[in-house]
Amino acid sequence: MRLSAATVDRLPAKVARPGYDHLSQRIGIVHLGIGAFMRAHQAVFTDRAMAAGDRDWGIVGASLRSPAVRDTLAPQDGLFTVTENGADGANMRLIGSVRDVVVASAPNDDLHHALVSPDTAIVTLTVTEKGYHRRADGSLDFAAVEQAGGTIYHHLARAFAGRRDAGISGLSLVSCDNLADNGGVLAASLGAWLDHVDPTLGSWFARECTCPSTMVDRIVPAVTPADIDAVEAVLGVRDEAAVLTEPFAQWVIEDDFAGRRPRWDAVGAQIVTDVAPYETAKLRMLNGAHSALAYLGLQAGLSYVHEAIADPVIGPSVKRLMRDEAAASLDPAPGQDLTAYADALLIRFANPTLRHALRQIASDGSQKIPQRWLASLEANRARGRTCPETLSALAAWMLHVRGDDGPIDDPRATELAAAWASAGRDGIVDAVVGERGLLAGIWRPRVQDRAILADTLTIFDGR
Ligand code: CS2
Repeated sequence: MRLSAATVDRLPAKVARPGYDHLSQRIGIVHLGIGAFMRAHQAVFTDRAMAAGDRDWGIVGASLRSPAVRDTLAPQDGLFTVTENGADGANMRLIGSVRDVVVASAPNDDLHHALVSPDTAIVTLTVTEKGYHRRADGSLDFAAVEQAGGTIYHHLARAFAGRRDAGISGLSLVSCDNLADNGGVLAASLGAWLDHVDPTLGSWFARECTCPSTMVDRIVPAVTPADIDAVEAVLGVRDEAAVLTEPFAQWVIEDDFAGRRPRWDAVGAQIVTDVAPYETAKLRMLNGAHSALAYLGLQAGLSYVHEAIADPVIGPSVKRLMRDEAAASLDPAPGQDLTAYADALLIRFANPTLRHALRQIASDGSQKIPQRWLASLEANRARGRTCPETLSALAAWMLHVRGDDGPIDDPRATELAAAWASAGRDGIVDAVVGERGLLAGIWRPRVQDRAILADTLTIFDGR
């Protein structure tokens, strides 16, 4: 039997319920990119805000391409459970904030109708780094957007025209992706696209909409069929959209909304004037360490984050990357304690119940590395410091994209393979981080940085 509004009463009492009538909530938010991360993070904050009394913030979740999430959530009336796996056991909660799921590429106009509805005040996004279609230097790759079709830019441009023509007010567009200055990136990229397709729409967007920056944090491992079976054993009904995560969740949001917003701050989100110190620390320390664990761990034949951090060689190396290189590259805000932050991250990484796959983190490295490692390398270079641990992780990534750990999952896989084919091991450093390299634009490596990279490649390759 499937989880749905009709079977909710069968759930065991220990599963926390929404505490509001989920089916009667009006829509206030459209989310682009409804995946496991959104279900374990933004959907939970909104659910809690509604449970605390701030009603009518129902979410329409959109998948940009695949109907898979719609097909699992539609028969469940949008309901799903979140299991928080902590050191002292698991907590389960039923989430009621998702009212409807649509597929953006479907011929019906469901997404468009949701985006132009006067009730919709907010669009949140988790489309991953590659969903922004930026070049390595951060600028919008117009050709890639055109070639992909059906991108966030296409959907939002059409929705803006609809709202403008009907005299409906603008939206707050809240990027929840792991990009430095994600709000600024969205504003600049969307602005550039709108000016390209219709400059009058660009000025409507600039006047009517805002793009607050955010820092989102919660570790959400990909769900396995065994997880779904285990959740069913507890629930007594089958939840095909279940997500499993850690107890920790953080959301820091820039106070820059075009209109109304849920009282997320009443349920743990931080609304601040400047997100940058939190976002940069999270990207370079948490995500930077994650990527290092992924490539060094896979190279050593490991599978999960908790295994890699416990490894006697990789663990200390990643701790130095986090403390001596990433943290050292930052200018903390008053009261921001980076030492305590690093300690807390290491405890989260060690959580053995999460089973967070290194392979999941290793995907899309070309999109992640610029803000996780290269920004930190550049800040340290400017301060005259060398970063042996970050360089060693970068060398491991170069071998990863050669295919050393198996097939790679990266939007630039073809270009990376071509770079290896033409440059070989002697030329790959230049082909990737040289002046005209694939990842040029953020970091200007010194001669000694290139030498360390080349040496580390040789050592790793000889193992
Ligand atoms: C991870 C992130 O897959 C990855 O690249 O580093 O998804 C990470 O788990 C989250 O950002 C944690 O908030």
